[in-house]
Amino acid sequence: MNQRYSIFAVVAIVAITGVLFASTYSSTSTISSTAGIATKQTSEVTPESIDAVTPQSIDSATVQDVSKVGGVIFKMDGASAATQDQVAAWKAEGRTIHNIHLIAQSVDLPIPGGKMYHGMTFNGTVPAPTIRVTQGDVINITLTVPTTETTGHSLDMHAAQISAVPNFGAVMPGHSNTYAYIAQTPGAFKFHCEGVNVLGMDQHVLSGMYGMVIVDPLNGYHKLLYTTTMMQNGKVVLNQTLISPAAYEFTLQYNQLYLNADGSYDQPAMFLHNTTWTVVNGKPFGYDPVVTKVWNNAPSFHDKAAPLIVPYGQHVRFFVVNQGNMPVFFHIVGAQIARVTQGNVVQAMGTQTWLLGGSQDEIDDVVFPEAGAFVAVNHDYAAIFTGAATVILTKDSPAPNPSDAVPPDSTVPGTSIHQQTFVHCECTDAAAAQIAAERGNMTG
Ligand SMILES: [Cu+2]
Repeated sequence: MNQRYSIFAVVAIVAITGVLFASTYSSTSTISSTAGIATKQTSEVTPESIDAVTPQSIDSATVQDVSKVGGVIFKMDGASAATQDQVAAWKAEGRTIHNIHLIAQSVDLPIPGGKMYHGMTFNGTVPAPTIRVTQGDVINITLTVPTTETTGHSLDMHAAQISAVPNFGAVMPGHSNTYAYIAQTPGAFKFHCEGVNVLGMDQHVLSGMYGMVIVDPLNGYHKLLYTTTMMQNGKVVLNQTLISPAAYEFTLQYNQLYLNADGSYDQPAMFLHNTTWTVVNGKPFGYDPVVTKVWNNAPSFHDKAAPLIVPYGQHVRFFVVNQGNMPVFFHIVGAQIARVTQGNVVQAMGTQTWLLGGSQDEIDDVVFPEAGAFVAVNHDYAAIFTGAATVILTKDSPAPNPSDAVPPDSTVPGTSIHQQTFVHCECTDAAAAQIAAERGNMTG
């Protein structure tokens, strides 16, 4: 056994069992009450001793000890990354290769109130640029960590089905790591930094190092069965129509910020789920220019809040990923979700709300019934009032939309209805300029 692994194992087991079980449960015994019902009684467990086991004490016991050994280091003989020879072979077979380069960048980014927080990003933007491929394509991805970074980073892609070691291992400053895989399963997949061999993973993800891979089904999306009612010969009858798969598409990625007053990461707040801001595509209230006006005094044009705008009566597709460590009760105020797909499986049709646990995704087909204003929310009041409110205006014709909410067009014919965009992002000015250059047709 690798020495570092064995040290970690011992440390972690001692720490976790010591903190959790020795303090609370090991002295618990089962007795029978006079009513014959088994009840728990303890001689040592008191409310005070249970209260002493705080998330912070677990944190201090384990994280510090893991830190001493440099994170979780596994050594697994036989595990290897796909070589570039393999990529060349896949290409020769006729597969499409997507060469993607992510660069780790720690930068200060704006939050409401004219403040900044210490963000960690891929390519200077939160979330990272959305990657879109078709089922069966090859993702050949390189992560570079510049020497200017004070910590290592890494890349865990949920669209991949490859050995986590060594592919998702730490990349230290001044180094790069490349791995490749075939995107075998359709869906909207999370990717994220795993810190330095999981050490600091929570901080890195909750500070912005996450993104989405959309893997379109090889044969495209199904037509949408849309059901209403109508009158026929004095009776109410079903009016069922099949709507083309072509849709106005958006991405919504939910996460939290846990911050100290100086904008640094507040880990104790994370353990307590005490959210500072709930972010959608990196910003709290980033698509709410009406109610909170928290971005009115934003320093850069790309930080100003802007609603999503779609034509009513048309097919709209949302790719939603829960990037954080709180549940997302995805709901659109005023609308219903005509179809919920996870992976390539239809989970529901005609539903009001769909629950996403950590790192889960959903692809939602929606038809907004009329002109007006709708609001996509995490139907958790703590989340809504800390930022999870996305205003959707429906009109009789399309309009340019925020760049960070519009994914790249699918290469599967008849899937994406192309949309004009303007620069809108939780990002550096340099990243905003890069987005403008790549997307073109910017209007903002
Ligand atoms: Cu990182």
